[in-house]
Amino acid sequence: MEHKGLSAQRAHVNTAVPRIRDVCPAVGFHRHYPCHYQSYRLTSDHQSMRGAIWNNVRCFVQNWELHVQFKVHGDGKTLFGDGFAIWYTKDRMELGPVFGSKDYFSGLGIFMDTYSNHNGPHNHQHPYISSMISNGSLHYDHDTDGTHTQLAGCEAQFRNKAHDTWIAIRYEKNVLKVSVDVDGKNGWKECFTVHGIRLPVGYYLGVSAATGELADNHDIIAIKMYELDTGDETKEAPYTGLPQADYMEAPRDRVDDNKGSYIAGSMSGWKLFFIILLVIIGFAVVGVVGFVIFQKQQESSRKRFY
Ligand SMILES: [Ca+2]
Repeated sequence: MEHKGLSAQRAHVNTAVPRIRDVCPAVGFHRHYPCHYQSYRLTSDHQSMRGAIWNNVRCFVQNWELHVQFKVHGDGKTLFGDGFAIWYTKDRMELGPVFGSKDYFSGLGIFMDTYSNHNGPHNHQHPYISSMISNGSLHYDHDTDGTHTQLAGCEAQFRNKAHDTWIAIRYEKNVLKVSVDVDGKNGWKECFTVHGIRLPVGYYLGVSAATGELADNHDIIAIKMYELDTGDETKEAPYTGLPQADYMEAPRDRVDDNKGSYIAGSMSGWKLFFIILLVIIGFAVVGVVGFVIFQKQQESSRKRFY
């Protein structure tokens, strides 16, 4: 397969400065996939599967860009899931409930979520790409598709495409930028940029995926890691503290699952109160108008008799 990681169109939008350098051979991936390898199927299109690939060497690059070529596909036309995640985390190779990897992780997670668990109203469609920074204390909540703890996100129609699909994750000078190439145009489109991110050096890179009641093939075709040369004369000491994020999106209302009571489950108390009030006023208006018409009819029928 042609590798397009450094082509002019494929190179990141801001690649004039800084340069990007391929450090893939130094990073190494688990299962002896150093840089180019045969595509690896994290899950097949079957229920209740989990899979992951991880690099077996810690990453000490301060500013980096990761390109992941992937393919998510399956027979499901309307029902499929759950998606996959790209990780830069303290721990590796620990299977768990968050797209096949462990919850309460320390580091960065980028979630390629194909199934809308849809607890409460979403303001976005799926597939949805979201991001999360955790120091080990945050829980990824599938019921809200992670929106309670997300830094930012975007919709991206990356499933069942005939052309190649890519995601780029760039971490440079405390700025996290995620871009996608999923439209077959051989160019990046920004998904989101978040400032004020602190990620320590020495974490592992990995990709994991999971299926539940719904399924899909989650294939990783290629992973490329680039060190960014920021051109700084004065090199900052590498950050070794806990992962941090200065800004997070405000969480939307958490709605407790209340199956069987759609109205109560999807509306706040005040909304419900006003709707009931409006219905009562509506009935009252109809009643008054009806009474007036009835009176008029009575009058006109009385007139006819005289
Ligand atoms: Ca989901």
